[in-house]
Amino acid sequence: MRARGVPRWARMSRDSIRSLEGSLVVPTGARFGVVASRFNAFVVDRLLDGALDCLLRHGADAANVVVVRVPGSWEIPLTCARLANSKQIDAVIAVGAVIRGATSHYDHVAGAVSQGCAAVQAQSGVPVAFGVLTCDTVEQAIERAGTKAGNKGFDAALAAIEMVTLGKVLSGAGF
Ligand code: INI
Repeated sequence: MRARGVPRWARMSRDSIRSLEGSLVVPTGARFGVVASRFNAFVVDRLLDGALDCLLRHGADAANVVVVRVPGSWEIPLTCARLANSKQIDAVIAVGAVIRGATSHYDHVAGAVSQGCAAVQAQSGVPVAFGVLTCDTVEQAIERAGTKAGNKGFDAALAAIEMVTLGKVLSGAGF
């Protein structure tokens, strides 16, 4: 039975609900792998700069950061998997730029890199932050690589840090 018009959940206190989340402070010794493609390097290098800037500003030790360059975004997931399964890396950050051209090539590369990174994360249990741009134009890519729309490499590194700390919180809570 429920009181007229007031559902049971609305009458219960929320005080006992546990809320768990990570932080943006890099834990001592945390190890990060950054996988960066060379295709569209004029954009990707800015994303890589952003990712490294973020890691170091938030307390990562440069000695615990490894950057791996690959030819194009198509090659990113395989390399992320290698790092994620190595047991030497706490989070991977993928940076790349897929920019639409005259053919359907874009769709294949963009789909493969996004689905591939998601699969690596799910299968390995190691966070893979997605800093790969998928844009219709070069202008859109530049906007997201340190100009008008921020830097998606920086943003991805921030997500990686939070996921590493969240992992520790969840372990501490028994999950
Ligand atoms: N790779 C990219 O990272 N971005 C692109 O925009 C792109 N386009 O459009 O062709 C691209 N192609 C290369 C691809 O990632 C592979 O490196 C190549 O097919 C070899 O496997």
